[in-house]
Amino acid sequence: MLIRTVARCSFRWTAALCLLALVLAGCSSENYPQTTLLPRGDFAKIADDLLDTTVRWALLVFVLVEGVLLYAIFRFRGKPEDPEPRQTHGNTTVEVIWTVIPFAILVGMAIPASKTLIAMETPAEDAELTVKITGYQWKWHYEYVGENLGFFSNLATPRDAIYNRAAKGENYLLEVDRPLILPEDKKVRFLLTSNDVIHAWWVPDLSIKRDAIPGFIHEMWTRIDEPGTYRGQCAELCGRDHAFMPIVVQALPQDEFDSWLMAEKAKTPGSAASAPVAASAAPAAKPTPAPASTAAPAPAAAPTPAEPVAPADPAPAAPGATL
Ligand SMILES: [Cu+2]
Repeated sequence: MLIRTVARCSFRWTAALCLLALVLAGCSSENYPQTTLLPRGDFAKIADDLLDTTVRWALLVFVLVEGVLLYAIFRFRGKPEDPEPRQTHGNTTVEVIWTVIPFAILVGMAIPASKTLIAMETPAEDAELTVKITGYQWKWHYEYVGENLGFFSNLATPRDAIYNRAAKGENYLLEVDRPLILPEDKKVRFLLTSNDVIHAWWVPDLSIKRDAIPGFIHEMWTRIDEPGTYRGQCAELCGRDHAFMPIVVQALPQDEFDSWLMAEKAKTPGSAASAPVAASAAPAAKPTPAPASTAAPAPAAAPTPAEPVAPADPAPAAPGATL
């Protein structure tokens, strides 16, 4: 009997541990590189700090409430032969306590949340670089404002891989022909808009996710704290090839970024002649003229019904052969 009980308990523990291992395996950042839980840069960190604060409060409330509940269940559980307990209706002290404590907790959470929102929404007037991002069906255009440089960034995954005629690579559907190159540890301002329908520029590592709306400019900023490659995707259902407009951001040390910028500007003089957006562009939600693109390649032609649009602007890859 004892052996059977021990065997049953150990089976339950083993099953629980296996389940826990399975759940924790899903948290591996190696298998799921697009995560907001490993923030890169101060914009991402202030969002992550707010999440941590909120989760701590939620955990405290959970432990307190569940603790009192479990205590009450076990301490006051009745047996069939017990007499009916004394009935209580209303207790002013308890009711005041359970109103005041949640109110205090909500105020405690509202203060850091407001600070974070203000920090995220404050225009980055002190940015050292401004990049205008324009969404197209189905690619992104990046313009380095004031630098006379702009280019399209197209999906680089071969069509054969998409249609299972070739092996899928490590960064399947998350690779582009030309990534957005940014300097490390420099405040960068993004001006986000769209040329056709609503898209959303989303890079989880940077905690940046905002809609790109035709006729509007939304502003965001970041300061990436270490060189690396950060991948994202369009996060707004924008048409047939919505899944085929990934985002790749490559952060370089300042000297390498300067060299790259000089080389690109020398290679493509006048390539960023799209509609200019001044460094002091309108704040978010203020209507602005729809972004025209006079010199940049036109958006992809009407898609064929069978397969996704092939990259329309195959340009030389930027530094980083792994992209
Ligand atoms: Cu899109």
